[in-house]
Amino acid sequence: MAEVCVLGLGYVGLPTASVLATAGFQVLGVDVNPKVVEQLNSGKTLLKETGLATLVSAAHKSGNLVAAVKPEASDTFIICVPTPVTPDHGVDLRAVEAAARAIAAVVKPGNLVILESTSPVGTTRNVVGRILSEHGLAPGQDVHLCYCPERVLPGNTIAELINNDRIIGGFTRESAEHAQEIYARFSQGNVALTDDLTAEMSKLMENTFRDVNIALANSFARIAEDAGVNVWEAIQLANRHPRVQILSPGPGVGGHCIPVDPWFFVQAFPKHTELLKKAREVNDTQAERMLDRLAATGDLPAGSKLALLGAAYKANIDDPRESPALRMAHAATARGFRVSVHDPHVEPATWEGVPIGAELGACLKDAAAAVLLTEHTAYRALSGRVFAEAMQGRLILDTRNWLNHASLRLSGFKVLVLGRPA
Ligand code: SAJ
Repeated sequence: MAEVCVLGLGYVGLPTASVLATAGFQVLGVDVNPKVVEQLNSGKTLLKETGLATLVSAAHKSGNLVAAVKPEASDTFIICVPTPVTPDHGVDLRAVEAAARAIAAVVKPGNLVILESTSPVGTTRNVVGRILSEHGLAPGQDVHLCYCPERVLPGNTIAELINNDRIIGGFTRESAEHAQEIYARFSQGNVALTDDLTAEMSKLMENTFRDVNIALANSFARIAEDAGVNVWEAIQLANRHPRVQILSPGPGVGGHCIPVDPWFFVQAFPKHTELLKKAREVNDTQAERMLDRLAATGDLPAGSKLALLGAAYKANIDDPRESPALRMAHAATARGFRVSVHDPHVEPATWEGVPIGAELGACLKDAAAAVLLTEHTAYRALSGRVFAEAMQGRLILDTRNWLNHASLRLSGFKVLVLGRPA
């Protein structure tokens, strides 16, 4: 019998299940996708994350980790399934509900159920707890129930899983103390115990804080462009103040967390979230603004080709989902431009209707303009010659202040930089 059953073997659940297995727990990993289960049962993963393949292989070899499509009896259940937002910014909790129903059939009195998925305040007790109650298991009486948010940074997941501080929100104090014993077996960070509602709220606050602060940086970039100031230098100088830490402006906010989580607040508390909504709007309109800026040069003929560099949502990772590049590709296509997207890390394929390639020359070929969207290390040293040899036009927009501008100018390019006057 498993000691811990982890539901959802994605970017959070798989590393969590593997770390628990290597810490000596008997772990059952559950995923609704049979391919994921098959992969894990042969010690492999298709997810790309630093150190994950080695960790999964070690967990498999330890004999402590097996996978299945359905949960079985276990002492502890950890739910790590996705909680996306719908196109109209509603919250989609179907995966959490399905996971809770699946475990309700096998949970026994005295077991511990933990929700890790980022969720609206109240989900642990009102969704997971309610489903358990419907099966005759009252949270706090028959079963322990907790909310323990994952807080790992994609690209550095394994190190952060082990080293980050952990918040454990118990429906009761006893539930929290019970969960603490599990996390203490692998976590080297400090553990703070609280209740489930507070833990849910603080997780949403973390990502909302980042979104609003990125919107602030983007607003400063807009002001700087009009004021004739280089925002990058101004931010660096402002950040010398001991109590100021302004983030970096950019082409918008991607990923599955920061652009999503503020909506959990907005949906539930519309009266108190004007600032959050405005921040979302600022970050989401960066792509259109950049196209306006390119068009204003007069160097972008109708129907010409735009080369977009960097499809991943942030530097040096392989994940393009909900990235500023895809948003910009759709916006540019809607304006009648042809678009080609390159990324050195992303698997060449069509993502959200946008083909992404790994050949830089092919992406730049005959383009009227190029836009740098992700600050991948591989782009840092590109010389103006690389662009000039392939492109037809001589227009570059750098949204991350990342490229070698002197070299580009030497090759005859007009270089626009986000947050810097023309
Ligand atoms: N970005 C900027 N300017 C900045 C920093 C980031 O434009 O100064 C952009 C990035 O380019 C990217 C987006 O924001 O498009 C998000 O990237 P990120 O590195 O800030 O965050 P994520 O989404 O990879 O991970 C976040 C993390 N949350 C916080 O740092 C508060 C992580 O710890 C969470 O576990 C994760 O969300 C999650 O799963 O919630």
